[in-house]
Amino acid sequence: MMAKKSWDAVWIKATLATAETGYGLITEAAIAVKDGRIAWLGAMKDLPADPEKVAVKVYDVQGACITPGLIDCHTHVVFASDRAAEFELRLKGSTYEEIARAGGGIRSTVRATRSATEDELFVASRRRVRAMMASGTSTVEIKSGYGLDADTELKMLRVAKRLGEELPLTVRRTYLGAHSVPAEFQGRPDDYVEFVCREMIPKVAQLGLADAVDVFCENIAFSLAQSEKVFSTAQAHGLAIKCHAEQLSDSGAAALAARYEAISVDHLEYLADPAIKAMAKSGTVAVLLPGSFYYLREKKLPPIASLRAHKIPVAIATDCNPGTSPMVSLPLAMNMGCTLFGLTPEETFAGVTKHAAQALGMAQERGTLATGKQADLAVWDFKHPSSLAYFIGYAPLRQLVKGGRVVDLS
Ligand code: DI6
Ligand code: FE
Repeated sequence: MMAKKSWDAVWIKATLATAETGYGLITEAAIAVKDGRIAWLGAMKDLPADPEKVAVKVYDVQGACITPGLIDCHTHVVFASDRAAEFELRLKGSTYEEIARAGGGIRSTVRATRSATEDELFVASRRRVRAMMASGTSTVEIKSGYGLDADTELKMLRVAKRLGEELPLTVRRTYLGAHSVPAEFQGRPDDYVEFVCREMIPKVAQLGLADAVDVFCENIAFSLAQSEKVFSTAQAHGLAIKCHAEQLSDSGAAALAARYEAISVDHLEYLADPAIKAMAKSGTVAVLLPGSFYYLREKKLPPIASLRAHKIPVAIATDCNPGTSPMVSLPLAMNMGCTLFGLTPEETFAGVTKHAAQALGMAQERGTLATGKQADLAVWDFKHPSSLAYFIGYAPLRQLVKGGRVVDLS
């Protein structure tokens, strides 16, 4: 009688990019999964037996590269309508700030998102999330922040939750009430922050609808003092802290967030050295978002050399949002990270795997190929992981595996 097969599936003749250190390559390798987790990985010659004997399913990938499922650690993918008209205005000479001050920008998406039914919002967001998966994403962080009132913020977070329940996708949720001051609080930003802290954060925490809290700290959004209030409230409710910091100016947000032990600070074009030192101390991940830099045609580059010198883990994300980065593809974000910011393909690879997991507080569970971690894999039509950042707007994905199962991407 045949012995019981101990693995659900094994991928053989692969080039594994484990992302453990740099690419973390293992050539002529195999990786096996059992009950949704990685059960074994290593060189083919070290396989304990013939693959057919030990695994129910055997995939011969003929030298193809297998990476961890990609992790998009900063998105606003749940939103209604789009802002194509605003894109047109900007190309006729208006600036992002001007449009925002005139009631457009984030506020126009807020109006659309408030009007959408929960199902409409779900269907529109599902389309984009599926496109993300088709480019290799298997874990995504989703922020609220286009509702601002209680009902719509909770609606957004429920939609994000449902995306994770109905699709083979891991979703982390972040409450971004402090994204913009809504029209009903016009001229009363402190009252709005009071509402965020008194009513919303406790409610979101109590309902278990978010893992983290984020703030857009910027002269067109919330001040340092207002941001600090949100951070301390989030901390008191056991929620992780993230911050949109130093995107348009050096406001000191990153250093403040680091003092609150933020898991990540994001954007960072205007980040300065004292803040980088604070981040090194707090172990805060720097999340770079080249899509919005590109889309706003920014000039100021994030301080890559200093981030390297201080050994700050750098993650890369799409920032998928209707105003400044209507982009779904992480490989495209990697390409932009290389061409626009001067990161190496290897750095951007860490940025969508190991460091992205860290930016979500999920490094124990995912982000690298290692025994015991979630079996989230991407099998690619190339042999070396540097190809991931190489193509422009093309992700040669052969197979996405979520929790050990091949995802139907059709
Ligand atoms: N920074 C951004 O790039 C997005 N939000 C933020 O705080 C832009 C959001 C939008 O314009 O809709
Ligand atoms: Fe953002």
